[in-house]
Amino acid sequence: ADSVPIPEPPGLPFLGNLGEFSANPIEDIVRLSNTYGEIYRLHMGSRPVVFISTQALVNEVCDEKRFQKSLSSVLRVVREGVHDGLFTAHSDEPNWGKAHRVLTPAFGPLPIRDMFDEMHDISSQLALKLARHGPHKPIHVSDEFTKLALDTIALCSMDYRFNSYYKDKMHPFVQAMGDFLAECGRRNRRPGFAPNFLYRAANEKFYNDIAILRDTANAVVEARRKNPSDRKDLLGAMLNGVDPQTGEKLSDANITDQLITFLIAGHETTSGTLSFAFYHLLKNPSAYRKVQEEADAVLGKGPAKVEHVSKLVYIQAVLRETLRLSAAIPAFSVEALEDTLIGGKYLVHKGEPITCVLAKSHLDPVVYGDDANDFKPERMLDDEFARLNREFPNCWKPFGNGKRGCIGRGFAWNEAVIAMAILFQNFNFSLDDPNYQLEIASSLTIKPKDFFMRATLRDGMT
Ligand code: MI9
Repeated sequence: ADSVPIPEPPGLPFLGNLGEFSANPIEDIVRLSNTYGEIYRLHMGSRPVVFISTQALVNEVCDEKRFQKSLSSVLRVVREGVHDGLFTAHSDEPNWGKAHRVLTPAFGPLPIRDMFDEMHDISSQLALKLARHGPHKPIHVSDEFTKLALDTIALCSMDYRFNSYYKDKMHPFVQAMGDFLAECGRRNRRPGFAPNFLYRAANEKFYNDIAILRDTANAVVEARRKNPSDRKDLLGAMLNGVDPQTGEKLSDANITDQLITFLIAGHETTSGTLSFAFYHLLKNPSAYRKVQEEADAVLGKGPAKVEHVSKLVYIQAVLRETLRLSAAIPAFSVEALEDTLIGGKYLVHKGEPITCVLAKSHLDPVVYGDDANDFKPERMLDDEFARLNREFPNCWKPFGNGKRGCIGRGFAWNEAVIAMAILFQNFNFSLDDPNYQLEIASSLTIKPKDFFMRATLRDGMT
């Protein structure tokens, strides 16, 4: 078949299209999609990257027989900190398969059910803090959900308490991680020929931050080794699990990489998702009312219980719709195993990264219609959601693809549903600034920037 050239925005020698990028790359990528259409190619310095932004093209590259996960963009830089941890490993590296087999069972449906009390514990700490603050204090939404998510992943999967709600300052891990990821982004946009000495201070801080991440992870391991327990959690699987295929255990160095990976992946994403959910609900009063009515109908005035989670169907639709419009990881990348045509006409080369722009493909009007840009949880209720996925496979990909998809999906889902139910059961929320206009803060993940709300107790805490 004949191929059609992939549009390429004009670039500069050496820099290529690096000049297109601001501190907010996802907005730049979306802007270029609006200009160049369903597919275009940029040159990041000397490295080409193809960007695709329709359900049809994303669906095609989700075929794992023809395409595999690519680490060529920012993940290539993140690898300097966490090596072949699950998120940043190449699929054919031995440690990926090994860790995938050893760690996946720790996040199955039964272990997640058993985490309910601990998830409830941390959500209640947040509720208590909001109650203490009273109705007049502006709440920095993503900071509070970052504490929730960090404490929850650490307690449930490592039996380790960061106690973020009992401290004025965030744990040093949070600062180091945020700075590390931000620097990964900058390094990714830095031209390859730029001399290193220009970046001496940034480089020093980069390696310092990595050291803080590793020290935190090692402290978690030490705490368990000092107080051995037979908890069947993620950390237990890491320390004691034996890979059925090779008969091997994870090495100490790999355990450190995995712990940092889980702490990072397990809290940036979930906190961004919860923050956007509150943003969308506070901007959409009718959806807000339905959430509160559902929390009241299902939980009543009593404590949240594990059986409630599956009954909170509207809240789940809200989370799906939030992840459609504001996917916390707004893009993921794959590469072709051989030179191939996509969309029947665009030639992509073996190994060339292809970035699926979820921030665009999730708005595809072919799938979601003329109101694709609106927040409408109703389209994400179970039956409708199933129909969409049947008619338009891979139209909703906030958890990535196939065997490299998110290992923490069920975990994050339960955590977010429980937190929302408990918060709406106990509080009325309002925007701190009724005219707040959404701005995006981006690192590896995205969050609403400078977003504040207020929380008023409804009638005594449950
Ligand atoms: O084997 C592997 O490659 C799994 C790596 C992984 C992921 N999560 C992957 C992942 C991806 C795919 C990225 C890609 O480059 O293709 C996406 C889009 N996640 C998301 C979105 C690991 C180890 C994890 C871990 C993890 C945990 C910890 C248990 C939680 C909690 N993830 C989450 C939550 C979460 N992920 C994504 C959320 C929040 C709702 C979103 C969105 Mo996930 O980082």
